[in-house]
Amino acid sequence: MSDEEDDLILADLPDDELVPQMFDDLYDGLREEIEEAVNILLSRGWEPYRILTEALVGGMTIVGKDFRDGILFVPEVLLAANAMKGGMAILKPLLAETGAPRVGKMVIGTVKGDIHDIGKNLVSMMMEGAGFEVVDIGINNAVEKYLDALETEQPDILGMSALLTTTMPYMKVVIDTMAEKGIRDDYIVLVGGAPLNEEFGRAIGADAYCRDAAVAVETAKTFMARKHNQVTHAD
Ligand code: B1M
Repeated sequence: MSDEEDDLILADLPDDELVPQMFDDLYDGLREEIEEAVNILLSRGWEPYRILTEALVGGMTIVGKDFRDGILFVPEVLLAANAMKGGMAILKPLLAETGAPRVGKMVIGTVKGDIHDIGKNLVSMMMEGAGFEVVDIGINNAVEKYLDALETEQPDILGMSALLTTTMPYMKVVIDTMAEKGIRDDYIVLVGGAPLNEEFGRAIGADAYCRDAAVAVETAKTFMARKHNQVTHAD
């Protein structure tokens, strides 16, 4: 690291240099620096929502693209997401107070019989990074758990994860049960996990299979835009 970088004092940077510096710090997974920068922007009168969208989501978009393109790998993305979480933890209560617009809400969980959660956690963090509200119901979820969460949380999206060939068929159980209860079409259902593919996603009646966390974010955004268009046309 050069002396110049060693001596960098975030509080001395004007806004138009601090925000690009935050992009770099997010990319490098520097949680403390992100937390400090968020506090600096707040002290300069930035609205929490502006910090979220321009600085944090802006930075995570770059991380997401480089992850998609194979330039960054899982460990680096987890670090970036952790830095993002540090910033989000400061902003979250303030956002709740100021009623910031929400990109969308997702309930996500790993299916029954399956305890793998690293990929699911990464998806959750990247979705939060993109401005979604995420309710993570954890691992080993029976269909009742999913249905309870849908009823309580009223999300736009249901995300399911499975890493085992023996547990992935359970996703169909959940979707079929939703259909039986007449609520299947109330939600966008996205599925993911290493043993899945697009054909499987289609066969079980999901809206889309997401290869990785970056694809999950892009797919969720596309479906949310469609949903909003439908609502506008219906008005
Ligand atoms: Co397990 N395991 N494991 N394991 N494990 C696999 C999956 C396996 C492929 C390893 C192997 O044999 N080569 C194999 C499955 C074989 C198969 O089904 N055909 C396997 C096995 C067999 C098992 C056990 C049965 C082993 C045993 O006990 N005999 C056992 C099962 C336990 C259970 O679940 N009931 C088991 C246990 C474990 C550990 C506990 C040791 C640990 C899990 C720790 C944890 O998750 N907290 C573990 C791990 C780490 C793995 C491997 C090595 C890595 C998985 C991982 O985290 N990948 C895995 C081998 C592998 O996949 N290479 C393996 C990194 C992660 C970022 O990727 O999860 O694919 P991934 O998530 C991606 C995408 O798939 C996608 O986005 C993510 C981020 O880009 N995605 C979604 C995932 N979920 C999504 C949901 C979405 C959207 C996208 O919703 C919208």
